[in-house]
Amino acid sequence: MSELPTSAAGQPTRLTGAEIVWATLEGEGVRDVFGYPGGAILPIYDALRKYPIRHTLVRHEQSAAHMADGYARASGKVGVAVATSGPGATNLVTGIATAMMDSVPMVCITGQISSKLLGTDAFQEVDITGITLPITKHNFVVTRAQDIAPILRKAFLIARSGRPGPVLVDITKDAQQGMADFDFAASAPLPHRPHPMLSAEHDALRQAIDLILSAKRPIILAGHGILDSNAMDQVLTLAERLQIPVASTLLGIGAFPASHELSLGLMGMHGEAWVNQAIQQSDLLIACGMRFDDRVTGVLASYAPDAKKIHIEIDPAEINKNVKVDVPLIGDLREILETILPQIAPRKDSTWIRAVNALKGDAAVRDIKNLPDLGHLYAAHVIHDLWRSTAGKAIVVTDVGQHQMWEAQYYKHESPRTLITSGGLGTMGYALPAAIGAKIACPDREVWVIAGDGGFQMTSAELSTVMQEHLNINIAIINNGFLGMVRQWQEFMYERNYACSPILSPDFVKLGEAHGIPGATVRKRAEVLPAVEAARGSSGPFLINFMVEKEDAVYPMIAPGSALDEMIRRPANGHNPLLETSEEP
Ligand SMILES: Cc1cc2nc3c(=O)[nH]c(=O)nc-3n(C[C@H](O)[C@H](O)[C@H](O)COP(=O)(O)OP(=O)(O)OC[C@H]3O[C@@H](n4cnc5c(N)ncnc54)[C@H](O)[C@@H]3O)c2cc1C
Ligand SMILES: Cc1ncc(C[n+]2csc(CCOP(=O)(O)OP(=O)(O)O)c2C)c(N)n1
Ligand SMILES: [Mg+2]
Repeated sequence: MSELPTSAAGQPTRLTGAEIVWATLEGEGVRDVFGYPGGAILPIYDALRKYPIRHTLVRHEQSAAHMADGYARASGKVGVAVATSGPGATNLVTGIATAMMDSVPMVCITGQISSKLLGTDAFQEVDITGITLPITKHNFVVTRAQDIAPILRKAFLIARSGRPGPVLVDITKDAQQGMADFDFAASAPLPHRPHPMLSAEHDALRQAIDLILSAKRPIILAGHGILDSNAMDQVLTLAERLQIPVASTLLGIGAFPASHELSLGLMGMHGEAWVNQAIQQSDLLIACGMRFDDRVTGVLASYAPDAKKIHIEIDPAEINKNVKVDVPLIGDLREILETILPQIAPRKDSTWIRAVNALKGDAAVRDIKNLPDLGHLYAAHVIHDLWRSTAGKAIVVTDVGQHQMWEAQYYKHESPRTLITSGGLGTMGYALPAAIGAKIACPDREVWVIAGDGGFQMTSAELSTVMQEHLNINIAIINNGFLGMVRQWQEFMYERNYACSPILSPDFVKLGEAHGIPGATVRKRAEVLPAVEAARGSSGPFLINFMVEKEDAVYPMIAPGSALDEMIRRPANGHNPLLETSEEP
C-alpha cells in the first residue's frame, strides 16, 4: 500500500505508466476494480500492491464487466473492469454491450501488446477498440506513458457525463512500462456537468407546462434516467402535486415508491393490463428519462393514440426515435423538473386516478399468488415471500427470463437502485456477477440474486469469487427445468414445439456446497418463507433452489406486433392454469 511518495501540490513525480493507471484511478475516487490478469497487463497488476484499491479476481472477464456494471448501478459511481489483451479483452464484450444498452457508467482498462508490434498479429493481439467501437460511448488506445493520466481522466468524465455509458481504454505494454511525470495534485476528477451543452428551450418549457396543467388524464412514464439524474424527489412532487399516476419501465423500477398510491407498477410487454390500458387512454404522457423501448410501446402505430407526449431526455438522439413527441425537453431531468415545478400549483382532482384504479377489474382474481395452495410452487409465491420477508428493502439482482419479469411484478421496490437487471441487452448470466459488484459497492446492504436455472449456469463459476471475497450474498434459483421465457414463446407462438428449451441442471445445492456455500431445495409453498429466513439469518452466502412449476407463463403478455392493450391474460378461474399446466408432484 502507498509506498509511493505523495508529492507536494504541483510537484510532479516520476512514475511508470502502470503506476499512473492506479494513481489516476485513486484520484478518481476508485476503491474497487474487477479483473483478471494476463501477459499484456502484468505491469499494471504488478503495480497494484502500491495502491489502496481492492481488486476482485473474477472467473471470466464477462463477469468483470458485469461486476463493474452492478457496482455502478448499485452505487451511482463509475464501475471499473480490467482485462488482458486478446481473449481477456474479447471476453469483456458482452458485459460492455450490456452496460451500453442500459446507459451504465463504466471504464474498462485492457492491456495491449507493445506499440511497435501493433498490426503484426502478435500473440494475443486483438483490435479491441475496433471491436468495441459500436458498444462503447467512446474508446481509446494509449501508446505512451505520459498520455495515460489525461486519457483515463477523460474516460471517467465521458463515462459519467450526460447519458452515462461504458468507455474502454486500451493501454499498450510499453506505455505501462514507460516513465512519465505524474502530478498528484492535478489528478482530481475533471469537473463535469451532466449535460454540458444542452438546455431545454424556453418555448418548449412553456408548452410543456401548459400541457401538464390542461391534461385530464396524464401519466408519468418513469424511466432509468430518473436514477441517473437523481430526480426521485422532483418526480414524486410532480406526481403528488397534480395527482398523476406513475407507470415504471423495467429500469425505472425503484425510482418511484411501489407502495405509493399513485404508483401503477410496470408498463409494457409484461406490465399489468390496467397499466397499459391507462397509458392507451391517457391524454398526456410525461416521459421522464425513458427511451420508449419496443418492450414498452408495443406496436407504435397504435401507441397511446390520444395522448400528447412530453419527452424529458438528455440524449437528443432519443427524441422522436421511436415515438413521435409533441414537446421534447432536452437536458437533465432534475434540472428541467426544478424549472417546471414552481410554475405548477397543486390540484386535488382524483377523478383520473379513480378511473385508472377501476381498470384493475378482475386482475386480482387472475393473480396466481392469490390462488389456493394446491401443492404447486409458483415463482410468484417465491418472489412475493421474498419481498415480504425483506420488506422490499433488499437489493435484488436478477438474471434474464421469466423470473426477471416475475421479480418486476411481485417484488415491490420502494427505493432507487434496489433492482439491478439487464434490460436492453437482456444478458443471461448477468445476475451473479452483477450482484457481486453490488455487494462490494454496498457491503451493508442485503443482496439477493434471483436467477433462472439456465442463466445461472452461464456464470455460476463466480460462486468461487463469492467465497474468495467473503461476500454475504443470497441466491434464489427459480428452477423450472426450462429456458422458461423461450418455452413460453414456443408455447404461445410455436405450437408448443419446445425445441432445445428443456435444460438439465446440476444439483444446485450440491454445487453451492462444493464451493462451501450452504443451501436448501424448496418444493412447497409453505417451505419458502422458512428457507428465505434461513438464508437471511446465515452469516455468509446461502443458495436456495426453488423447484417451481415447469410450464407457468408470465402474464399478461403483449405478443409481438400487438397494441399495448391487446394482452394475453392469464386464463381466469374455471379455466385454471394450475390444472392446465401443472406437473404431478
Ligand atoms: C425478457 C425481457 C422483458 C422485458 N419486458 C419489459 C416490459 O414489460 N416493460 C419494460 O418497461 N421493460 C421491459 N424490458 C426492458 C426493456 O427492454 C428496456 O430495457 C427498458 O424498458 C428500458 O427502460 P428505460 O427506457 O427506463 O431505461 P434506459 O434504456 O436505460 O433509458 C434511459 C433513458 O434515460 C435517459 N437519461 C439518462 N440520464 C438522464 C438524465 N440525467 N436526464 C434525462 N434523461 C436521462 C437516457 O438518455 C435514456 O434515453 C424487458 C427486458 C427483458 C430482457
Ligand atoms: C446470453 C443470452 N442467450 C440467450 C438469450 C435468450 N433468452 C432469453 S430468456 C431465455 C431463457 C432463460 O432461461 P432461465 O435462465 O432458466 O430463466 P427462466 O426464463 O426459466 O426464468 C433465453 C434463452 C439471452 N437473453 N441471453
Ligand atoms: Mg428456467
